[in-house]
Amino acid sequence: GLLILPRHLGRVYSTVQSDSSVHHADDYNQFMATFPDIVRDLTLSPEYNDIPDITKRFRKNLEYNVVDGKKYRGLAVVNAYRILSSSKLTSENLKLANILGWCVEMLQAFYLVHDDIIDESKTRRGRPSWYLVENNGLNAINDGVLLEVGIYVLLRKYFRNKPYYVDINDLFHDSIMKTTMGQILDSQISTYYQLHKKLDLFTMDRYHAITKYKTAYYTLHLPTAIAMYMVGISSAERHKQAKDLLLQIGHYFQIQDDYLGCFADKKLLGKFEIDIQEGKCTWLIVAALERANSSQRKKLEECYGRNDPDKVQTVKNIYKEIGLPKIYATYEENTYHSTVAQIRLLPNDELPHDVFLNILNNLYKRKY
Ligand code: DMA
Ligand code: MG
Ligand code: MG
Ligand code: MG
Repeated sequence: GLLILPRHLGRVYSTVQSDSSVHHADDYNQFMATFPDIVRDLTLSPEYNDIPDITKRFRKNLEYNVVDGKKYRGLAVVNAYRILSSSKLTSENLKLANILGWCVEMLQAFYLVHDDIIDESKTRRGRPSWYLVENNGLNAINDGVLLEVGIYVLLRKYFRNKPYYVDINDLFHDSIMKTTMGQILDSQISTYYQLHKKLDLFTMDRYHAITKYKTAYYTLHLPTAIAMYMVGISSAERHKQAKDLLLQIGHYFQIQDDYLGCFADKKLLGKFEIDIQEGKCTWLIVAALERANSSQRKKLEECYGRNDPDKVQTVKNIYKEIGLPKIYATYEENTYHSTVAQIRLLPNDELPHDVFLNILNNLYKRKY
């Protein structure tokens, strides 16, 4: 099928054939058209008309942090819902899927606002990180919390009486628990490195745990599981099959994030990654250590996790010497094909392959 990614129309990939038409340009437009409703629901409630400055700030927060991303996760809810509901699709339910898509985007926005503070990142989506806007500073922590609790306001407003309300509530709580644990795992390992300057914690096993918790649950599992609950899939076996596969795709997603953070065009990426300076446990450092000779390892130990442009360059040079770009390309190719093969093993009547193929095709060979 041909796939058109929403943000940069015109970027067309030829990918593995899927049966339903892959992407509805209308989905993107409808998703965007739902956003003003979200802002209105959260900021124009009469309950808060005695604190207009705060609701005004909340609006600015939503407009700055929620709307401008790639929207992979939000659109994944809509896409999965469209395919899973098939002939039972109604415009009313599609609207509800859009609202849940924005809830996932709010969860993501909340994490990014905090993540940039924790990671000391200065840019996001081509603009200053929210904590660096005007006088925000650490007040951004509260703005992030509002983005999180806003999710529950929307869930109550639209889903209170739905049979899947409890499941979806639990799912959001669970995703936040997992993601926060992942963020702590991520920080803890780089803090250990910064303190001891020893590379021994940077193993593939540990890296796998980081990606599973900090990324895969909320980025891959959450959107599809929401759609499954919406259409009434309750089989624990089906949920487990979907989850296992999605967590695996999530691992691939974070490897891409790490790789692009170092090697992508910064303009396209919209953020300036400082994983090397911060001593992060990325796929690049782990893959490099698995292949480094003793002199390369020694240089990595001397240069990794330092805020010094020459040392950062030395690390990047070693990555290239070791051939990481080629290793990454091979990894991506193999992962893509083996994941497609695994998708084909799912029971297509209950877990339609297109749900998963569309997600995978959206990520394959992404450049930002
Ligand atoms: C991504 O971590 C995970 C979350 C929960 C934001 P990251 O620091 O690698 O993300 P980014 O590269 O976008 O800062
Ligand atoms: Mg970060
Ligand atoms: Mg981070
Ligand atoms: Mg990153």
